Amino acid sequence: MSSAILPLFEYSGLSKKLIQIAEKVIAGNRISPEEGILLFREGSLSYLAVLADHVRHRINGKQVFFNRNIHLEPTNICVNHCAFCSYRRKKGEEGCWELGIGELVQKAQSHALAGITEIHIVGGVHPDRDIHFYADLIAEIKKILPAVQIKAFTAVEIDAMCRFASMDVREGLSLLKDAGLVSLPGGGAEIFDEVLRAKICPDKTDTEGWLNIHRTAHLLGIPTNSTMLYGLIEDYSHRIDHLSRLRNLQDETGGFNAFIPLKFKHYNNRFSHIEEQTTIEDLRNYAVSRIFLDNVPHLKAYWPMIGKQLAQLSLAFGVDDLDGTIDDTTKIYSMAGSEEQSPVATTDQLTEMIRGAGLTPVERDTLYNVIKVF
Ligand code: V47
Ligand code: SF4
Repeated sequence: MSSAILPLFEYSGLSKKLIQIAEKVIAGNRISPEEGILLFREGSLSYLAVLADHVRHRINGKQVFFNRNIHLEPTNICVNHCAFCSYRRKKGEEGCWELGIGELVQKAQSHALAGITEIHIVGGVHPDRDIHFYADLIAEIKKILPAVQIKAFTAVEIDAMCRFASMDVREGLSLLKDAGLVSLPGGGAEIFDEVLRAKICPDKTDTEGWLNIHRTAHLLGIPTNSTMLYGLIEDYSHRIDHLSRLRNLQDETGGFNAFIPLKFKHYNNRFSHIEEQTTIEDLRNYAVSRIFLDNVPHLKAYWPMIGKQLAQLSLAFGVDDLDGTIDDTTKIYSMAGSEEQSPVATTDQLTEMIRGAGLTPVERDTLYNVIKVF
């Protein structure tokens, strides 16, 4: 797209400031936090779509990525008490589970025939499991599925499992890497603003701790993802503050592969009284994220949480990654009332969703190496 479209913006009666931002984005220049806030406050859906699509195209062309993966959730027993969580249970409470290494390896093996290339492991912070348990888990999975890539443990889990073993984070991450870990998922970031963080997840690893674990992983050659939980008690300036802190760390290390906005789901948690964001707000949030985070290569829509239709629509708002096939292996969002209560997508479904949006489906591995262009 060239600046030839700029007169169209003038024609549609945009403010001078929004036209200037459009010029900047189309020229490939970075926007400031103040401009990011203005986009959230004043950018119309169609204006944001055009700019986000432009950035998506510049970074990823027509390619939209997905992988063949499953989730393993070792336990929902958790020492933390995040107010938005519908998933955690106390030890012994009805609905809690804790799977041993043997059971988890068996689950992984039962999906091996489906041709998965990635296992994503995430769960609660179990009080009796330290880093040695999780390093053994990775090593045992790698013994039976050596080619499968393991993306595992949020910074919050890493922080706790290292502390429980009196090990520093650098040493702990090296141990996990030696066992076969190739990437960290982006969870646990929630919202970085310290005042809000204390209200929604008071016991969790703090903002500096989260950023530092990702920095350490990047320096050890472990790329990671990043997330933002939105639609709770934050306002637009908190969202831009969050995105700024991610953008700054990415300038420093270049280690983030993807950013995944996580829409707050309100079923069965202490924030159930908060209405969920509208579809339009979800799409505006994808678009502003894509425009603002100019240095993170991939923007992911996590379809098990938002549903396949909205995930497909998000492809017109900057998204270039639909996560993976999942195969009904996650409970975090179904327990919070997500659109997909038994999330399964075949490769055909994902490629059709992408083609339907006029884009090119690309199967990738965890590290975004191309496996197949469809
Ligand atoms: O950190 C918990 C979120 C995250 C709710 O890296 C909720 O590829 C909305 O990190 N409403 C964990 N969100 C999941 C996660 C993730 C998911 C998919 C892909 C990747 C990736 C990472 O789930 C938590 C928290 O932010 N979460 N409860 C809720 N009620
Ligand atoms: Fe525990 Fe994660 Fe739930 Fe927080 S969001 S209570 S850390 S399982």
